Amino acid sequence: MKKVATIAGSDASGGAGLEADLKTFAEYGVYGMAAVTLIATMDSSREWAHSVFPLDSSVLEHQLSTIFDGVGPDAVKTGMLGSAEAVSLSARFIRAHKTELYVLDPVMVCKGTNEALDPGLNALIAEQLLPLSLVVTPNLFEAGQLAGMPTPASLEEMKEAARRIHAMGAKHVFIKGGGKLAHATAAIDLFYDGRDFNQVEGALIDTRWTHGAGCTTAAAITAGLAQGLEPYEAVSRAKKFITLSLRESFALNAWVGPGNPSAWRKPFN
Ligand code: PXL
Repeated sequence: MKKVATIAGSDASGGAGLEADLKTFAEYGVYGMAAVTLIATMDSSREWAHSVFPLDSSVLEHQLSTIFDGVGPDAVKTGMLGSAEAVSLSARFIRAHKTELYVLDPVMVCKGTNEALDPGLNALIAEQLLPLSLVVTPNLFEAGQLAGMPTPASLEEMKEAARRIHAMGAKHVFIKGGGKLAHATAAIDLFYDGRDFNQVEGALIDTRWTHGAGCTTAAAITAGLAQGLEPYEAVSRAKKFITLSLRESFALNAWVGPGNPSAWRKPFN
């Protein structure tokens, strides 16, 4: 069984973060491990306002040692890191263990929260983790931030961001969220390997319950890579996985709702 690790925050509501990653890993049939960087909680008496509780970096270091020195993951994903220490510790372990199948999900802010954007931390992620990544999976906002340009608003701007991010050291760039472009009639994501652009298309699903969709997509790519898929194949399969998941998305309460990561098990899929 392939062994896959996520280095990410815990989302106490279960829809995003390492909870989404582990559910996705289980659906793919890989063995999941998690190093927790922080714990995110949500307050139902304050319109689902998020609080973030970082863990001490020595706790993260012990978890990374358990996973990397003690087990040896076939593939690794990073999600919400939350601190400079978490970025540099992740980079240190990925480098020391020569982890080739590494997916960087450059989580910058949670959707629907007022959590502050931290440009210093994002610069550190770009400098230390981007060059180690086999695939980086920014959404439109994150792609703009990484590339040093406004949030892409057209396919051409997505291509420009992908070129810039590739030049910064990522081997493959997968920009998610093309369904958010003006007049989109399909959810068109963009894959770039440094030579060719490929549009990865799925049905545009009209739902506000998309909590954890980014985490789930990156986790699915990581699991697919561990199972031997080439990056483009892993991205294409992940796109199918998230599309089916979002087709069965549901509300947890008035504020938040995730997809259903088990949706693709159904025989009619
Ligand atoms: O969806 C981004 C995200 C990632 N990681 C954690 C989160 C969230 C959003 O809520 O809580 C831990």
